[in-house]
Amino acid sequence: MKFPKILQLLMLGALTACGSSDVELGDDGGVGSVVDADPSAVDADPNAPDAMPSTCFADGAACNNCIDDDEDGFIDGADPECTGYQDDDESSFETGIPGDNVDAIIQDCFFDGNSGGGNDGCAQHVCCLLEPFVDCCEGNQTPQNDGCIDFTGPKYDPAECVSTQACTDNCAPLTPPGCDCFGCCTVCNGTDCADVLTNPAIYEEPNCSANANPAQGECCESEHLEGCYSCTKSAECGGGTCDASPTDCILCPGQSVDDLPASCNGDQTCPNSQTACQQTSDCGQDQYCSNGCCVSSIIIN
Ligand SMILES: [Ca+2]
Ligand SMILES: [Ca+2]
Ligand SMILES: [Ca+2]
Ligand SMILES: [Ca+2]
Repeated sequence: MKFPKILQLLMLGALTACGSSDVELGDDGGVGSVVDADPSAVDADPNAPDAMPSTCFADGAACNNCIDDDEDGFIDGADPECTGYQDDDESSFETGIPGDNVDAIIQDCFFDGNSGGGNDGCAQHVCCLLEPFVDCCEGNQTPQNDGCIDFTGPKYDPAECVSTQACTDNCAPLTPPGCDCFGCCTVCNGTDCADVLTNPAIYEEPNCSANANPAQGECCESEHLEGCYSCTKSAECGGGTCDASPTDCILCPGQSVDDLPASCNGDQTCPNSQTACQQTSDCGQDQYCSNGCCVSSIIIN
């Protein structure tokens, strides 16, 4: 339901006057502002737009605000640490979205803005993804906190390391080039590339801000790949391949067109018939420009 701006202001005044604190009139993008459809619903950011914006904007989340927040040379979706337009942390694989990617054991769709496989059909024990295999996957242990910790969750079973068609259907369209559905990505820092598991929940620290020389398992960022766990990408569910030493023109997270072979003439291409892009405004509705390719975007209200 749309209200004229003046009516919204009158309503806001009335709500304020009667002391309501749980109803928010989000300024949902300025022109055409709308009242939140369900004011009691969990809203990641009441001031954020309730539809996928067609371009970056100054008040957007860090991964959609048109600037290089962490000064690593990559802006928004071109930054390897940006997983979607509502990701509010350009400096790490955390998103700042409450409840997102908090499970260290069962890895679900890494790019859908929440944790748990109930709505995406994706569920892999973390040990299915680690390669080389981490010894502590045997028994009820899991790699976390710079070593093996005991846990009471499901035990690793190689027979269950199978991705489902539902996972592919739900998650592959959201997944950037170079990554599988579970956040195992070929991440590059210049010419240094590695297949690493990016989920911050499996690391001792969610970012490397306090650790300039991390050992494996301590923290994982594109600038500190040595701190990341190596992984093998799911063959069934992913956003398409990129090359660590490119022989094609597909960008891996952390690469720019300058890293591509001269034969690409400065133009990247995309897997899976995706549209190549420089920025989100080059993409269709509810799509986000990630690693130079338009991927589908989920909207968290
Ligand atoms: Ca950046
Ligand atoms: Ca940004
Ligand atoms: Ca970054
Ligand atoms: Ca991030």
